[in-house]
Amino acid sequence: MAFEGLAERLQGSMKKIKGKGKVSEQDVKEMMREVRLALLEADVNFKVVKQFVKDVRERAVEQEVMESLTPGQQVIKVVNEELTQLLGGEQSKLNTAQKPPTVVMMVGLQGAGKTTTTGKLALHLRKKHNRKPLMAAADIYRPAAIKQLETLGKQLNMPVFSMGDQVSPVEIAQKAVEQAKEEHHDYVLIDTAGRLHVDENLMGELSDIKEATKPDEILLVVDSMTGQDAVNVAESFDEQLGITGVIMTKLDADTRGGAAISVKAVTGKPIKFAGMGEKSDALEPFHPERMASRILGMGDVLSLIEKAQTNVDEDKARELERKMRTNELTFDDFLDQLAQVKDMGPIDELLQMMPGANKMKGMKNLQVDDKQIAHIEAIVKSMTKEERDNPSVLNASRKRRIAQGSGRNIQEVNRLIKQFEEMKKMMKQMTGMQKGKKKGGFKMPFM
Ligand SMILES: Nc1nc2c(ncn2[C@@H]2O[C@H](COP(=O)(O)OP(=O)(O)OP(=O)(O)O)[C@@H](O)[C@H]2O)c(=O)[nH]1
Ligand SMILES: [Mg+2]
Repeated sequence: MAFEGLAERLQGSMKKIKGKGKVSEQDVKEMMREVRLALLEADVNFKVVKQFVKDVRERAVEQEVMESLTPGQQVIKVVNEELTQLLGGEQSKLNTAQKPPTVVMMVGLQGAGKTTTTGKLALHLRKKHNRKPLMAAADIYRPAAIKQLETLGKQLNMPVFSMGDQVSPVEIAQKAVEQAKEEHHDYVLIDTAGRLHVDENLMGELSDIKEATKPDEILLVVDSMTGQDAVNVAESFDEQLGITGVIMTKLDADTRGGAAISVKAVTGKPIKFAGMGEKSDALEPFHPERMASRILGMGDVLSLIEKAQTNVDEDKARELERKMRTNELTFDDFLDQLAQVKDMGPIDELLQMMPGANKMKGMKNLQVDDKQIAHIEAIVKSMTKEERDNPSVLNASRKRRIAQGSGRNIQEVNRLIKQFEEMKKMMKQMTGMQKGKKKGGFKMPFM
């Protein structure tokens, strides 16, 4: 998996500062020196590294950070936010034509993964978005290129438009769009030819196809294994043709990841998808924030949630977030969240992926196995509504009653209350930390 080395080094460089209750400018400087080296080693463009280090350093020594309750974590948070920005900030989705079909040109150097990715993207559009794509075989140069796409089409049961190799790619592309209109395909994905290097012929032909089909997307398919070269290629394609986005392929391989990190900063064009393997379903929409968090080892809560296929009720999540922020969390919410956790499967894994979970004092002791969840449930259910809404009324005699009612002992009741308070504090801090971020911040369907 790409980024492994980088992730390790970055996490190493942040380790010292992470738990510090007091952080000096010198601490930040030292950390950033290591971060800088880690990025350079991962083959990130040196100009990009320079700017990144400058941005982080400036923000990290701001008063707000240094004087916060958790300066170490705040510094890490700055790193995370800046890395997210570097990777593109918000997720960038595929453009769609106002009037279908949406025309997508797949371009790139030889062997970058254009044809494979054309198939993957078609499958993605059909499976995830219920679309009806048409793939067009416009590589007439490489022997068997057309056949390759046709075979892929058969495998995926996806229609392929081809006219053999005696017709110009421009005409093939044009006719493909016409046919798509007639047959009501909502996407046309044009698989174009690759060259060893960016050359005039290639660019001329691609420009002609662009002129003729007015694509809504020109996606540059980039092999992330080629490192800095990939960034140069992206720059020249963008200058000469104008691209709308990038698909990084082979991110499953052992690349250092520098290309993926630099490409948005250098070209200004977003990474829209990432190829994660040779199989047709190995294509993922690119999420800068998740990628940054993954690289920094901050947990990948969102991906995990998707993986667990839990349908988080948006309104409920928002309400929960508000309660966490304003410290109004009740034991009912707590139970609610426990129930969701139970649905999500392996709790250890979940905790591992949660930012800061291993640091939560209460959480460490909260060995959440199913039996314990049942105990917690019993305790909470023995509380009155008033007690659940407002735990501060829980005095000694109430606690005794709850212990009796739930068949647990008083220590357990006390421990749960303590953990709950601890968690509330922690949540308040975490949501506070997320402030200033777009999209209502923290959505953790969990405690
Ligand atoms: N591991 C891995 N391999 C990939 C990925 N994407 C493409 N490949 C492999 O890369 C090789 C080249 O892929 P193609 O799709 O034929 O590349 P192309 O850009 O169409 O190549 P030309 O048509 O010759 O220019 C194939 O062996 C693919 O299986 C990926 O995300 N991960
Ligand atoms: Mg090809």
